[in-house]
Amino acid sequence: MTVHEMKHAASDGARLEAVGGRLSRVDGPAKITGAAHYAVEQQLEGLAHAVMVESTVAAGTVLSVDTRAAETAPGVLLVLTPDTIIPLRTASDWFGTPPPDVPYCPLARVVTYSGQHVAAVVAETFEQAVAAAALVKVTYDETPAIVDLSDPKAGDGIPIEAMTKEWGDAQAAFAASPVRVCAAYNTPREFQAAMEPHGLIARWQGEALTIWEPSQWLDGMARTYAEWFAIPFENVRLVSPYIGGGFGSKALALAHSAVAAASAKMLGRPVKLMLTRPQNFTSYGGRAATRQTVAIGADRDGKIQSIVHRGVNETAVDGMWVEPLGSVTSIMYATPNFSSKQNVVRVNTVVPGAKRAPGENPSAFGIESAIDELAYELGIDPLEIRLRNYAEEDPHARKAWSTRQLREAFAAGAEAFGWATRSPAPRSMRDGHHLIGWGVAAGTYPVRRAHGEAVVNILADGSVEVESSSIDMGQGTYTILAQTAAETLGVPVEQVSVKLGDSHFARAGVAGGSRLAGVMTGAVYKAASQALDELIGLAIADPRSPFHALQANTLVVRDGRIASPRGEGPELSIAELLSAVGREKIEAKGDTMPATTTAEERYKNYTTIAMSIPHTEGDYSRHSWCAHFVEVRVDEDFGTVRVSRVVSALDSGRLYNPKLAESQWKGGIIMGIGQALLEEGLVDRRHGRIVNGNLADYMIPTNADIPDIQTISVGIPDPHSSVLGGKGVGELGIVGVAPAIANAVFHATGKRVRDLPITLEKLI
Ligand code: MCN
Ligand code: MOS
Repeated sequence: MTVHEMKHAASDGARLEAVGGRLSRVDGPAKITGAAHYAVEQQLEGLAHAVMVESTVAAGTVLSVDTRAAETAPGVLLVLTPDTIIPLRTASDWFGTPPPDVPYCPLARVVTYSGQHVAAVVAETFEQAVAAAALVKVTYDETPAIVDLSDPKAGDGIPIEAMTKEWGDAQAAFAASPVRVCAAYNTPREFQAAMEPHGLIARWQGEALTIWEPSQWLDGMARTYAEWFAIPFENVRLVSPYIGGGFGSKALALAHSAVAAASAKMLGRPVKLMLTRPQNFTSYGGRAATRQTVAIGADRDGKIQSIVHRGVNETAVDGMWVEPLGSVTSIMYATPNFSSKQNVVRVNTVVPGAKRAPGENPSAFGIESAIDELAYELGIDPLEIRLRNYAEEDPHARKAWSTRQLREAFAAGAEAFGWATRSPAPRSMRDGHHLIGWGVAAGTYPVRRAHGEAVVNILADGSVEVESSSIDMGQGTYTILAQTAAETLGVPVEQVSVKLGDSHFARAGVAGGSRLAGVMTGAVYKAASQALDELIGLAIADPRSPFHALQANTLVVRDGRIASPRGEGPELSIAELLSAVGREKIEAKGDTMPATTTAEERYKNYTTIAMSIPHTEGDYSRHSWCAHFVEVRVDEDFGTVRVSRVVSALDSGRLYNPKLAESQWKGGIIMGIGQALLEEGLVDRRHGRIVNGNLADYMIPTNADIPDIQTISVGIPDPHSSVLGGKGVGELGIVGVAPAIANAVFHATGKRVRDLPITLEKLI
């Protein structure tokens, strides 16, 4: 189908190419034909290849690195150890905290986890580098490692006071409640497992550094490189037009990135470094393993009186990651008494990191399992108990919701799923040897906001260019920005080209926390509106314009043609007008910042997350919401669980492109199915090492694991959340899927699994 035909096929009213239309991805053809080049596919003259050497122990000190054999191996150009790599400067963290003035070495002398980079080899070819890396001999003074949360050496950890949320007297109210449930819920280490592994090409030209690297945050990473090498921010150019998935793992420049850039500088040649799949499991942390206790006290009608929540997540021995486990617990249900506290426990792992909905995801597993347990305890339908405890306002921030279509989500999801025909008792539904279970759970994700900027150029031929250093890792940024510019300017979408993924374009903040679409549609709308004003201003004011004589005070642009609103008088294409008035181009840079913003604040806004706007700022609390209805079939003899049906109703406010939003939601739901049934980073207890760090043993869902998924949008435009009324989409879908499945498994089998993943040995 051509875009034109699809316009007419669009069923839900909005024009395909306008905001809200179901336009297919504009970057699709380039990806399908191979025209889209990913970072390490760049062909550069004189490219050298780097390979990392990792620690084989989880804790200890490097005693010696014997590089002699590697240095004399064929093709070897450099062998890097802490002694031979050029010194770098420590960079600030992602909050922009000024760094201590101490050197940074990306290769470890003190080992804090298995798989940590301790040396690197650079050679003429990749094969030579691999062969030589195997010849590097490292000896260690090994010390006992803290393997994971269950290690007796791990202890209770460090309280994170900032995570404490309390109101009322939760302990006393729990003790006094006539009905009580209390249980512990655990999630294992999970990994992002993006298709495209981490890797980069670094090239120096004098004091200027160009990096081709998949990135969720070009400007933040450019800042890090600039600080490492003590060069101006402008000297770093990051290029990342296409990204094979990130899921949170590609927002930061990592130790291996520093090694590639340092070796390129040392050699005076471009260097390519691509991590192996196993190295992807240890070079950036996956989701931290978590443990939570959730206690709910309720009256006999199922009205919650108290929630007491305690959480723990793993962090590294020498790095801090807090996975906010009380984030959903504290807002999903109305309760007069509440207490949530969280500790982190240091273990010998790479610092855990962001994976799709960090915090909200495991938090929902706890509270959405616990409320299900309460429902069975009381003999109340699991959907009904959620409605009885519906939070009419944010119970923690005590503010009105900007919009909360969760009741609508429950209703629409239940209707489409057929929830009313569910037979309540566990093990009461079956099909032959399959026990059938139906489960429900809710999810939410905050609307994270920031300011953004974009450049919109109208060119002499009437085409439009949008430029931003933001990125598209598969979410659909190219497409929704093309739609935003096309609609705002009144030009066909085919005439708009969106350029992303170059840090020399207009600055952009992180594509994380599901904020990019809201931020960037707002910025492009702003810039395009300015460009349109200028275009119409020219058409009215320039004596050479055929519209000048009309003395109109406004004109409209439709399908790329300018005319008076009532269609009288001349009609010109944009190209004809620009040519008539002798203009080559109209350039507009728009941003959503207050006029008082200083240059320093602007820089901070894009290169750190210090300027993010709290989701509870002002009068409202802003979140996306969803309800998942899941059917599972559990083989009674083998304990195997298959998800056979999913219906999810979601509130992400106004959708910029429902086709892409549905695809995002489904992607999240699929990841949630993987989390519920398959994903688990297994740690070897003797060596403290991830043993299934590869895609054969670390299981993620395949097509055969995924049933038909129906998504229903119940959102309404939310003017408090973004310029165009949308809320976050990217992470919402995963939140609540795992508890919905665990709840369905309980309904099927009568067995409550509180430890993810739900594998067959936990059922038989
Ligand atoms: N969208 C929409 N209407 C809205 C909001 C969004 O139609 N109101 C659609 C748009 O197509 C937009 C997409 O949803 O491009 C995601 O928008 P948003 O929720 O703002 O999320 P971001 O653009 O900030 O993307 C990041 C988010 C995160 S944090 C993770 S993790 C994640 C995710 O997106 N990683 C992904 N989705 C991913 N999808 C792919 N294919 N690969 C990843 O690595
Ligand atoms: Mo997403 S985990 O915030 O990149």
